[in-house]
Amino acid sequence: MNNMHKAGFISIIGKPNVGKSTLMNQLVGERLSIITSKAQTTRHRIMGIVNGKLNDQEFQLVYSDTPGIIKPMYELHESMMEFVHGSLEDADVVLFVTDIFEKYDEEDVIKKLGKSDAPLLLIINKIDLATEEQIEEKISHWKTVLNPREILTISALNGDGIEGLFEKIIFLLPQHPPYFPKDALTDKPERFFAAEIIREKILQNYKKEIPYSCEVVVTEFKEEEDIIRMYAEIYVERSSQRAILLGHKGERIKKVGTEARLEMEEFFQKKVFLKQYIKVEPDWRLKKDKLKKFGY
Ligand code: GDP
Ligand code: MG
Ligand code: K
Repeated sequence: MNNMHKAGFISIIGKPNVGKSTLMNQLVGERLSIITSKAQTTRHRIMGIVNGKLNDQEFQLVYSDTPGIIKPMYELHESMMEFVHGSLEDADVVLFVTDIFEKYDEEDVIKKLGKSDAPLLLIINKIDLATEEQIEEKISHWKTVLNPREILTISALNGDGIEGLFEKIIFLLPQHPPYFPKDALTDKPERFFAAEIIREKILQNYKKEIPYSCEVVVTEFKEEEDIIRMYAEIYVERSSQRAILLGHKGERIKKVGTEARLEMEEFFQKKVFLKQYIKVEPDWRLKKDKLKKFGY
């Protein structure tokens, strides 16, 4: 039993200003071995990853605001297949954040939430601003319109109810190996996100065969005062794939590089210099030691 591991994607949704970011900070903030992406706006996909242990239960929580886009890295094939479909169905737990004042009359949203496969926790935030009666009223309101798995009342601002919510999330997580390498992430989160961005651009720019047979490793990541200098190696299995990746006079890979760089600059909020190298590594997928080198 001890070596069982829980892992899953937690999707945080809700209207602007209900306290999603504040809640995220509470859920991620005090717990160790965590990463949050540098730019913490809701545009970004992964808001935070928490690795930890609760009563002998090891876990990895992946908080995200648009689940299913960044693919888990362990077991390449499965991850590709499993995480293509977006939306609510990809989350293992959905936190629907509302606040105490909110009048939620978007019926379509409610309907959609009602259909979510994942357990839905309805969070009523900002209870520090409300009376007992107001809180009770809100709870019964939500029971009538949505009847979620559970309703939790919290104050993300002062931390009320956060511990209970955290434990609830872990309880609901499925048994699953970690999606993201624990060490690599805590070590070099920026590299990891940079490599993911390049991978995504490759996925968008080439037909199936290429993206599935290549791997991206950011080998150098030097952050200077006003620029980040990055070197990335893109591994393919055959030289024919290298030729496709390159394109005529290297135009195609150059396009990937430009698109990746622009997104990185937005992500890191800094100018980025990116140099990409394509390397042929036959059957890299089969080679465990190679995978290790890649940080899996
Ligand atoms: P988001 O847009 O959903 O990410 O909301 P934010 O986390 O940015 O919070 C919006 C505003 O609500 C900020 O001014 C927060 O300080 C405030 N806020 C968030 N949680 C609470 C809470 O529990 N109590 C109170 N009083 N204010 C809160
Ligand atoms: Mg926010
Ligand atoms: K699911």
